[in-house]
Amino acid sequence: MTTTICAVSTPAGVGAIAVIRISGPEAIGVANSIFKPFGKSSSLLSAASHSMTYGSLVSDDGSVLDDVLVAVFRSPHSYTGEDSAEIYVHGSSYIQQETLRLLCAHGAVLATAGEFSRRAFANGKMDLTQAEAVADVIASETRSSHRIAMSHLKGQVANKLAALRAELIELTSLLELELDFDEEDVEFADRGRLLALSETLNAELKSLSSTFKFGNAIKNGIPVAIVGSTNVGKSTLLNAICGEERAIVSDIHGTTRDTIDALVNVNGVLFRFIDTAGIRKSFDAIEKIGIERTLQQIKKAYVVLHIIDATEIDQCPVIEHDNIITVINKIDVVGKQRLGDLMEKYGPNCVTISAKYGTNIPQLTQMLVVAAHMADNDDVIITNERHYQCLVKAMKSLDAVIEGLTDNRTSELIAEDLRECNRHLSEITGEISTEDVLKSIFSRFCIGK
Ligand SMILES: Nc1nc2c(ncn2[C@@H]2O[C@H](COP(=O)(O)OP(=O)(O)OP(=O)(O)O)[C@@H](O)[C@H]2O)c(=O)[nH]1
Ligand SMILES: [Mg+2]
Repeated sequence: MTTTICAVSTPAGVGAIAVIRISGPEAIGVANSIFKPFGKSSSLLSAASHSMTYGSLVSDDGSVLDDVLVAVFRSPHSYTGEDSAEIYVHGSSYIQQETLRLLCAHGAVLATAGEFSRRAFANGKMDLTQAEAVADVIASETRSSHRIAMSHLKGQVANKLAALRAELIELTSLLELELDFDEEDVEFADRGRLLALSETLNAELKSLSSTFKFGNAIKNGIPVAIVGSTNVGKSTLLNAICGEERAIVSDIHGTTRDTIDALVNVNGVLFRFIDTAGIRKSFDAIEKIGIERTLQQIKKAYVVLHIIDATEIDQCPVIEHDNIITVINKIDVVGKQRLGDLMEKYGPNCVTISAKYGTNIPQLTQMLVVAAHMADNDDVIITNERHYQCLVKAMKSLDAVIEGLTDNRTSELIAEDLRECNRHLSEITGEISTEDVLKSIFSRFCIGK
C-alpha cells in the first residue's frame, strides 16, 4: 500500500514562511484533519485542484498552531502524480516540527530523501534524466549550468535518446526479418545496410557522449590552465582574475610550485583557473614535481592561457593543446613598436594585458567566454556521469554488433548485442532500472524534494 508522506520542503532554519509538502492517497484528508478553514471556505476535502484555502492549523487540544494557506493538488495533476497538499506556515522551526508531528499523528509518515521525486518518476511524471535534472536545477549556481539543467528538465536528453532508440529499433527489426527466415536459409536482410545503420548510430552515440567532458566542466567549472615560463606573471594574473591575493607573487623565478585553483564566475559561466609552476629547466627536485604537475594540468584543461612576458624572449617550450590563447603580459613596460612585433608574431589568437595593473583583463575573460561558448548551442549536452557510463556501454555493444556484421556472424548473436545496446540506453531514462540505481540517485536529493 502506498503511504502518505510529508516533509518540510524549504531549507532548514527560520525564514518568513516554510512549505510543508504532503503526498499520497490520504494527503488531502490528513491535511484537512489538522486544518480549520476561515469564514465561508469549505473543507479541503471538497477544494478544487490547484486552489488555495486560508485557515488555521489546530493542535489536538484545539489550540491554534498557526494561520496558514493550504494548496491542494489532485491526482494526477501534481508533482508526484498523487493527491498532494502544500501547507504554507510561518517560518518558526517549532511550527514546522509541530506541523510534521501532527500530520504523522493523523496517518502520514516522514518522507525520505528524494521520495517525492521518486514517486513522480514511478508515476511516469518524468523520466530518470528529468528527475536527475531536478537535483541539478536546485544545485545550479551559474547561468550556464542552470541553462543545461533546465533543458534536461524539459526532457532534452530523453528526446535525444528516444530518437536514437528509434534508429536502434529499426535496426533490430531489419535483423529480425532475417531471424524469421533463417530456417529456410534465406539471407534476407541486407547486411550492408545494417552495417551502415549501425555505423551512423555509433557515430551519433559518440558525438553525444563526447559532450560529457564539456558538460561536466560546465557543472564543476571549465578548467583553464595558466602556464608559461617562470616569472612571466601567471600568479599575478590569477590574482587579478579572482580579485584577491590567492597566489604568492614575487620577482624570484620559480615562486609557484604547487598548482593553485580558483573558481570564478565570468558572465554566468563558471571557470576554474589553475595557476601552475613556471616551466623551465630545473634541477630542484620539488620544482621538477611542480613542472610535472603543470604538464598534467595542460592535458586536463579545456583552455590553456599561455602567458608570455613582453619584456623577455619566451623560453617556454611549445605547449601542445588544441585550445590555446596566447596572453602577452607586462605591456605597461614595453613600447608600441615591441608590442606590435609581438602581436604580429603570435597572430590573432593573442591578447595583450598588464596583469599587474588590470589592463585588458575583461578582453581576456571575454575571449574565454567565447571559447567556452563554442558548445553553447542547442545541442544536447551530457552532464551526468551515470548517463555517460551508460552511453559508453551502449557504444561497446554497438561495436560488437558492427564486428558481428563484418565477420558475418549469425543474426542471433548480433541480435543479442543489439538488445544489450538498447538495454544500456534504456537505463539512462530509467525504462529499465534496478532498485540500487534508483536508491543511489534519489538518496542524493534533499528531503522534501
Ligand atoms: N610591470 C609588470 N610587472 C608584472 C606584471 N605582471 C607580473 N609582474 C611582475 O612579475 C613578477 C613575477 O610575477 P608572478 O606573478 O609571481 O610570476 P609567475 O609567472 O607566477 O612566476 P613563477 O611562479 O615563478 O613561475 C613579479 O615581480 C610581478 O610583480 C605586469 O603586468 N607588469
Ligand atoms: Mg607563480
